[in-house]
Amino acid sequence: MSTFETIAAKVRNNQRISSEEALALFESNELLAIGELAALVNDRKNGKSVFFNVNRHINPTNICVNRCAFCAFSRTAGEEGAYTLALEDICRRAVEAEGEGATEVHIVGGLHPDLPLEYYEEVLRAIRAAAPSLHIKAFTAVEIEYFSRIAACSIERVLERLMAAGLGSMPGGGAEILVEEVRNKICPEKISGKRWLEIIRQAHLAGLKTNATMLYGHLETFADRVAHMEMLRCLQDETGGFQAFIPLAFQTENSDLKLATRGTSGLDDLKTLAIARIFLDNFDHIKAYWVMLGEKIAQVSLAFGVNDLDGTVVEEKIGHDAGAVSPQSLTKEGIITLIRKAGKLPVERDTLYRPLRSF
Ligand code: V47
Ligand code: SF4
Repeated sequence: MSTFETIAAKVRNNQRISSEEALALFESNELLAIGELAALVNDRKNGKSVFFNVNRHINPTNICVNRCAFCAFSRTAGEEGAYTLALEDICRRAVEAEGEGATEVHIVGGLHPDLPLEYYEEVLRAIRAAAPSLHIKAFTAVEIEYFSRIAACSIERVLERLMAAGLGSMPGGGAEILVEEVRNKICPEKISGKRWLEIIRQAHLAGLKTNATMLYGHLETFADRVAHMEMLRCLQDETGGFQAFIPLAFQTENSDLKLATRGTSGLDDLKTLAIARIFLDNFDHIKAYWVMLGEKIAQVSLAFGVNDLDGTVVEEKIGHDAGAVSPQSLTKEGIITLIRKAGKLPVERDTLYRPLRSF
């Protein structure tokens, strides 16, 4: 049997594939055959349903002490374009979102040199008071770790305080590539991959669900992508706290990552999503983030194992500052049409993947 046939037989028999086998898939040109296997895995888990949610992204500040080489969003305090939203602006956005039918706000920002942990507690409390029906998904593991340093308290305590103030779950950002050698080149100031996993473990133990992302299309090799996913698969075996895996296609403009002008191709995007669906057998959801992929690749990905589309978004900064050509937001109707035209059943979900209604 060829390597591909061996892998295909395993997948058909519901067996886990190894890192070596995932690497062989990355190195193969059998995009359609890989996609078909991924579609089979997804079909078993989710049938024809494709989830989406109605959400709004809010980035309270772009001022960040880390200045990762790939990030076109961040600024140093005082630099042109640096901003910090007033609490009232954050609340106004949340109230607007609630009024427009959103069920979630997604809040992430830079590591601000001066704002204390109390500020973030206040943001959560203010949103909870102003827009009580919204689930607040906020703060990456990188932010949580930063808060623990500036407030000089344990990760456990930071999570406890933020949860008491209204934190409902955490997004999957800051994972980038967890392999240290790559991480040291693309974001040397950021917490290590090991530390990222440790913070997420603690979040899961505290009862928070999180996502996991992977930034790809820069300096990393296929082997790095597989190693990244292997670390996530291991942690998921232990905690079960991950909801979705979200590969983030690198947007190349305005970033200092000079070596990394390659970005991703449509083929690479689809292959990566499909292999993630096959390899991460303990993740329920593979999410296509249309902001980075573009709407068309995101739609095609629904035939390559993806079962979740994020989201209405409304005001996206991180990808667009880096040259993303996708729109700032999609309407709910736009997402429903996109899913329907792919022959799937659109299901609006809440943040914790409870179905709200299907269309
Ligand atoms: O951590 C930064 C990435 C992430 C670029 O959990 C870039 O539901 C591409 O994590 N090109 C933040 N990506 C966004 C994020 C996210 C998005 C949507 C949903 C969820 C979720 C999480 O954006 C950062 C970083 O990995 N990023 N710069 C860039 N130039
Ligand atoms: Fe700061 Fe996050 Fe951008 Fe890195 S990716 S510079 S931590 S905002």
